[in-house]
Amino acid sequence: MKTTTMTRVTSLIGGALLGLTALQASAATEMPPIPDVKGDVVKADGDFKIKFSIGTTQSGAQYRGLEYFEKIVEKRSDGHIQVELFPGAQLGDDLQAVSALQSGTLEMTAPSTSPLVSMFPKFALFDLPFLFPTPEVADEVLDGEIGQQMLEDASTNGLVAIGWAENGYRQLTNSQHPVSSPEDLDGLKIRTMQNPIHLDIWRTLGANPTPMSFAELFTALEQGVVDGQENPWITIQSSKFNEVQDYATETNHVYTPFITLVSERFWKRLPDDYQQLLREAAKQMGDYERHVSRTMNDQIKQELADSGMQITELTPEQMKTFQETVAPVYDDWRDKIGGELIDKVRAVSQ
Ligand code: KDG
Repeated sequence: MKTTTMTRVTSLIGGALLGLTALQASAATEMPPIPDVKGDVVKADGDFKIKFSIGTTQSGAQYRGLEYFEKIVEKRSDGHIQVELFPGAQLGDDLQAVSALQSGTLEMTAPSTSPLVSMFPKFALFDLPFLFPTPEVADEVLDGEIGQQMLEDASTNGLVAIGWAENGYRQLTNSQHPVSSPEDLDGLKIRTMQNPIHLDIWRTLGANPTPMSFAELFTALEQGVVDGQENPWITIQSSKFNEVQDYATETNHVYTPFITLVSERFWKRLPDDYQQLLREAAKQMGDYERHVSRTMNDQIKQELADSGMQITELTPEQMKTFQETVAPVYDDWRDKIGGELIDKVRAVSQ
């Protein structure tokens, strides 16, 4: 097991330098600048207002992507479409936001696919452990035939799915002790998304998983209702989970995308040219957001270590043990998701 000696040293001096480190961290977490708006002004009838709700906070990559979306849509509609952003689950968590779209009280949201698996079973593809070995494989699936078909399939139940962005590769954190083997998970209460595969993964690894909305997670960690959770580094930092979690393990166990959704009631009120504008803006937002997420990933991991989090980097043998231990999850879910679809994704990474 390689606990980064640097981390132990850093945590010793971390307390003293915390003020300075926080300043360095905020300065260091420079996100790639929001690109200029590409494309002509779209002329169409009517003025429209979009409330766009997300669960992650204002300091995450997702919000940065939304700021670019807002810039594109307002500029290319010459101000006839105004976009208002609501981060941090202000207007409700993922499932509440989706039902608000269906009832027409909210125009847009971009949840992770995982909480929506009961509505769209094929989304469970993204919850299979270790299925996406690289971001490039994820892009090929999201931007390729599979991803486009999923957007069409998800354009139902009062929703219109217009694009993909990235939550990212998920890492385990906990407040109890370093984890470098499934045995170390014994008895640990791990919060998962409201998703049956994630419950299966952590149960199979020997932990005690409990499903919970993202909006309730920080408080549950702070009060010790759960010992741990798993999210990408950028979400761990932007949600300040490192303030209530001392240990992390770089597992990269699942790749989670965000799906960009529009209320069908709102969509039908838009002229065709404005619908096309939103599709183009969602694509540009998703590409930029993925770039931000990947540019920041390693830097934020380092900043979390600098802030005193003890990060365990698994050796190839230890990673193999995790992968072999969760392999039975595929047997449980292959037929429900569709073996052909899983094999297609596996073929992409060959
Ligand atoms: O709205 C935020 C959630 O979509 C997202 O962060 C989900 O990764 C997630 C989690 O852990 O709930």
